[in-house]
Amino acid sequence: RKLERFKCQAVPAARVVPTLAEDVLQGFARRPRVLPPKYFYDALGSELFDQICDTPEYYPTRTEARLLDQSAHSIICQVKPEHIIELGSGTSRKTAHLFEACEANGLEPSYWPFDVCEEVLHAAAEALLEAHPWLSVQALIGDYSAGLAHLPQPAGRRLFVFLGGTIGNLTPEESIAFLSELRGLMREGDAFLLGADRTKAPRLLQAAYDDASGLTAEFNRNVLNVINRALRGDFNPHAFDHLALYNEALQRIEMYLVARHDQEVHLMALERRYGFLHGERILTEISRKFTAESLTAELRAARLNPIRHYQTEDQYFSLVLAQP
Ligand code: AVJ
Repeated sequence: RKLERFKCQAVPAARVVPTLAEDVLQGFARRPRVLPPKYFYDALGSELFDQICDTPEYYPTRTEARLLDQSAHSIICQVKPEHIIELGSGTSRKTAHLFEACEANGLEPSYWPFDVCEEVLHAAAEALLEAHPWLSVQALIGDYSAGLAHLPQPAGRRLFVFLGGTIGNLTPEESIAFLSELRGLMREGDAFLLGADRTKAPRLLQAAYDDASGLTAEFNRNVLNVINRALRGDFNPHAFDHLALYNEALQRIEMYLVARHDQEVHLMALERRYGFLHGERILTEISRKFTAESLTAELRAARLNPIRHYQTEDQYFSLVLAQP
């Protein structure tokens, strides 16, 4: 019976996205060299990210989960969704709060989790289907960064969800383009729930991205293993230090890998060698932090109207509900 409530389909890319090889060629031609953060998430990287979420320093996941638990009832009662569509759903652990609120209010929306990883989608659906006998799951396999044009468009009121503060991985320009594209799919009555991390004392931010157990450092270095595998490279991850800095002017955490000594790296699949000087940095991730004002301004720039702002008492994290 559980299987009857589970369907899975691929969402074709709406536009051509650069391959890993193209991203490396382009990113390594820049100074500092850069790598897109999406390559962190191979099987090991996803596992490491899960472990980071349980460190005492990394507050976003547990703060957002608590906030969602507190505000789910209010969100669900305002939107009364017939479909919940989640971009980058991962384990769907936090989204579970929304289904509990639906159940308590006699609503039975279907769930459309959208993620790159089919195995993760299966595992997430399994748990949700077990917990909610009324739920049907329409899993969507694909990359939301490749566009949303081919996302299935179920009839009825939809709640789009983008959690975790992942919006912060995008530059303001990329973010507004992404939010605008989402806005373009939305109809009257639809809503969008966005999770975003807030600005706070730099030492708290830096600790969150440089935990004492070294998990974030390992997560950061793992991107070099991903490149080695994909491009037959000989990066030695241990020849790079993990560095997390809060850039106050740009209100963002910057994660770097810093060469511990002069070295040359061979990427055989690209037929290229890259020299790194002692202390040279690769920018592997930005994670923007928002004020209440900068967050609503970004939504408005994408023609989305914030209708409710939920935040924790400590103002560590925000959930904003917006409408077209
Ligand atoms: C999953 C993108 C929200 O930016 O906080 C965690 C990724 N990087 N620790 C974030 C991450 C380092 C995370 N996001």
